[in-house]
Amino acid sequence: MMRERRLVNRLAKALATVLVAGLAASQAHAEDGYELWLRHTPLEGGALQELGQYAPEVVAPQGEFQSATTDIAVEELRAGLANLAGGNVARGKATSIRITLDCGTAVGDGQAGFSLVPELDRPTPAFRIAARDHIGCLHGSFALLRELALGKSLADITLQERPAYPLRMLNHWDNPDGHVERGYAGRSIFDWWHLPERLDRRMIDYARANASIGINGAVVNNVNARAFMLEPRYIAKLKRLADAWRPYGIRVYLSPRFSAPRDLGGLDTADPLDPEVRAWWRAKADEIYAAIPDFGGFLVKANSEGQPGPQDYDRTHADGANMLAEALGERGTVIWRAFVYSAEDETDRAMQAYAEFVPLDGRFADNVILQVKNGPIDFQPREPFHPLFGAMPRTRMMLEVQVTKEYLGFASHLAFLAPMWEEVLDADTGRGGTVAQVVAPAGMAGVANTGADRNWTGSDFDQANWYAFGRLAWDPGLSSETIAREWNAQTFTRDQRAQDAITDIMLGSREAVVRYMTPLGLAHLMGTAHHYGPAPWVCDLARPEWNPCYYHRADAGGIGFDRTATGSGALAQYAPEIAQRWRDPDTIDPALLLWFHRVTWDHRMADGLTLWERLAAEYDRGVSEVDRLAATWHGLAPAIDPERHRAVADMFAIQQKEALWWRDASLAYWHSVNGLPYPDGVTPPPPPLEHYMSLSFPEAPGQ
Ligand code: GCW
Repeated sequence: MMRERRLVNRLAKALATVLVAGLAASQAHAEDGYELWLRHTPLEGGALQELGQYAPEVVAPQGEFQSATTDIAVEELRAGLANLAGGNVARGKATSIRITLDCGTAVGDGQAGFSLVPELDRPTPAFRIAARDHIGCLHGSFALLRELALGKSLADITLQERPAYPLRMLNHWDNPDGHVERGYAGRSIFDWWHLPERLDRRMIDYARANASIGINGAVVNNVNARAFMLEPRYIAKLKRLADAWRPYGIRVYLSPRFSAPRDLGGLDTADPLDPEVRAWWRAKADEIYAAIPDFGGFLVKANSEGQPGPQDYDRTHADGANMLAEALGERGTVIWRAFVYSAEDETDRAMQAYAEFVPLDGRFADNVILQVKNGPIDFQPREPFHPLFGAMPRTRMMLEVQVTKEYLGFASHLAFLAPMWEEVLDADTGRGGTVAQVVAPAGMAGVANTGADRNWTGSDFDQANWYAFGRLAWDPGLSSETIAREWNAQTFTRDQRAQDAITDIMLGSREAVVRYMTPLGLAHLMGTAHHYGPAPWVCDLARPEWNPCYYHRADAGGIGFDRTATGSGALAQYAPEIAQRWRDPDTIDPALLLWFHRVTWDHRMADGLTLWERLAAEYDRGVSEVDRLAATWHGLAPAIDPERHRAVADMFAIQQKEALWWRDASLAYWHSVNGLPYPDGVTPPPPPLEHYMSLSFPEAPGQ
């Protein structure tokens, strides 16, 4: 009896082991996107053979040359190389190539960059990763793995790089309760509730992903900030994050609420010129630095969309920023946002930030940076570059882009944003260089698209935007195509034909979205509050500049916002040569036509079509482009793992349906306004306008 029971027990245990092992194996192979672009799947063919022959052996730095950062670099290299070699690296082989880390004794900040130097012909063949400091070596290690993952031969990998910008940071709009403003990938990745005792493994994987693309800072909370995040209990939580991220070269920043001296400090004012207020901030900064000696600084949204700020006390933005700058001193940076506009101000919203800030040029403290969105309104699918770029030569300025796709279909629509960012970075300001050059002394910030979804970004292709942001902030000269290829080869497949097809999908995706949402320079046509779906008919909100009608100004006589001298005059905020380029509706790039001009429906476009005909054609083209991209994706089934192929295909199904919705609802509305028959060959939207107007989405994420 006893023996039988033991046998049964043993069998049960064995079965459980098999089941667990089976489960683990299937989990190991399930492609759920968690590994991002750091999958390091085994190389194929000649590249695999070669790596096996080289049998690279990573030599860990010792003594004062070793740190937590070099430990990470060594671990990454060992694991990455083993994965790339399919586990076939023969350790300790006489001929093996020694991968050495030559990075001095300082952990540093990695700003001096790194070199990758093959020394394969030496008597002791080696491959040297050289940098002035340990963070540089970590960046170099990730770069080496990237180049190998792209199929390059170790002998051919010679790189010498340094980051173009000192600040390459993510701005999280994550609230302490776990909800992410304009986040479409689930709840926040920050588990504030359980910090500081419990540090989620994701916090390390997040830092690792950032370090792999050179991101070196993170603002961990929403710019619509809660004051209590400056309380001691939060400083302890922040410290835990800072300690965990330090070896990865990521500094933490916080968005403080400007009214905190009142909200928390018991003062009856937050006036930036009040001595007690200043003392409160200084003490707060000292408290933070006592816990986090390399705390990055503050990101501030003030006097914008209801946030408190210096203007509540008749002080200027410079007064507010400089007060915080004084509190931080040389220890940190105040990043002050230029995204300000007011409900009471009747001037064109596109002009307000320029009008507010240009007179303050030269009045900001040295450790203040002005953070400016790519365009003058708000992360629309297409905007001209912000006129502030180049207009404040005595102020350091940083470019803010939105990685999360608030206005480009959330995580459900595929829109690779590198072409949009490339467009702004390459824009000539006419005032001392391109936007990329103007922001060189500061850097780039991206509003993060991460969330607790297993694949981090809500959809697989949105990972590409995180990747592209990091790569462009490191090197704004990289082309969208290079970034797309790098990303998809590491993320999906090394199959050349599949890569070409995926690159084609990525590069065409943003323009398709522009076409079916906001063609020809239209903007801000989305549903109120949730910003999801079309609502060009909304004209009656209390704040005029929140109405789509404010932006499109369509009536029977025409459509578009006259921003020339006969209209709001916003064009005059640009350098004369740029304004000149955009002054004439007949010669302006049609992509910006209705942003700067109001034209009649029968306005003749350069291609011979009337404005109405061209508008309708743009919508149709947007829809058919998405159909084409989706069909290309469907054809890639044999080259992509089934999990992610299915996941992307499902998202395409949503996007195809919604592209049509945008087209139909928009055309139905314009038609109701202009009373013109639909142009030849254009299919009238099936349901009446009222149908589209009746739709509501109170449950849409991200609000
Ligand atoms: O685009 C708008 C968003 C707000 C956001 C604001 C900003 C954080 O709709 O949700 O608030 O921009 O950039 O401050």
